[in-house]
Amino acid sequence: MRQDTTGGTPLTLLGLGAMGTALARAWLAAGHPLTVWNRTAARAEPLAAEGVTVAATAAEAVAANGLVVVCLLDDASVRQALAGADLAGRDLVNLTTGTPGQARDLADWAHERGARFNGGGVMAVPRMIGVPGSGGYVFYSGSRELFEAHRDVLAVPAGARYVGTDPGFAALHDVALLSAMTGMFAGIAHAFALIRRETIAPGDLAPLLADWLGAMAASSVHLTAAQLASGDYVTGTGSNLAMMVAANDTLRRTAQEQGVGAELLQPYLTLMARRLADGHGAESGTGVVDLLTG
Ligand code: FVH
Repeated sequence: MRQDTTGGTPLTLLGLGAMGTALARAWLAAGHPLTVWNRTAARAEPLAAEGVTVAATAAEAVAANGLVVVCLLDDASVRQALAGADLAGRDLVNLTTGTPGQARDLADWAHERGARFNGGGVMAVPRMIGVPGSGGYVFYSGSRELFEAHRDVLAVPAGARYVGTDPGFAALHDVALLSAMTGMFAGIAHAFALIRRETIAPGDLAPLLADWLGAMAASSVHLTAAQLASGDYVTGTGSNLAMMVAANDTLRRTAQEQGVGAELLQPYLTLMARRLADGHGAESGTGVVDLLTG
């Protein structure tokens, strides 16, 4: 069905993968005239039937509107797609996952070509896009003027959170959250491996794990933040490092008894033991942050 897009702010979107297509549909549904480009043209056909304008090249799509959003696979694909485009006077918003350094380099490159720039970090999966209350949001950083000018349009697919003028900060926030999630996934995999050969159903462990991880995350992230801010890693500590390192031996031995590899746990246990050996037994685990940053 064709959407009525009279009166909305027009914009361009480069990239119609799973995320780009979800973004496109959210802007269309909100009444924004949309020009799109995708390397594989066939992917744009369903959207053309819904009312988007399909450009033949990325350069043509960029020329169509002042606001240009990019959501491609990676930094290299963004560079390739934008190589022949005239960015003068454009507001470029890159929602492609990348490193902070890549975002800063792209911002410099865009500024040299007369564009304002925002980097983005999408904290949502496609099914959360355009769904109010889904909890999905996007980090933005870079030109404050760009963000303020387009805040309402950017907030259509998911909540918009501006995290500073450094164009790399959106990526840094994104990757910080994804890295924490990755560590959590590692812990979940290890926990299920421990019970794998037993008569405990994974479905019985699942709610216990979910509740425990939620409770531990809620307390530990705030304690760690407060201790890093004060530089005092003892005040507020409930479970100290000396006790935790002693208990870590039980984690290692249980893995051994259950025939489970400890490779997901061991790097973190090693860092905790190093911090204890440095004489910090009364602290929480916050000192591991110092070990990582050197
Ligand atoms: N999908 C997700 O769950 C996550 C959620 C968090 C954010 N990510 C990031 O979003 C970027 C796009 O992800 P996606 O899900 O849309 O990815 P794909 O479905 O694989 O689509 C990739 C698009 O990129 C185009 N593309 C790839 N290489 C090139 C290139 N060299 N030149 C031009 N375009 C290129 C591809 O085009 P085509 O294969 O259809 O021709 C798609 O449009 C990504 O950074 C995620 O990390 C998504």
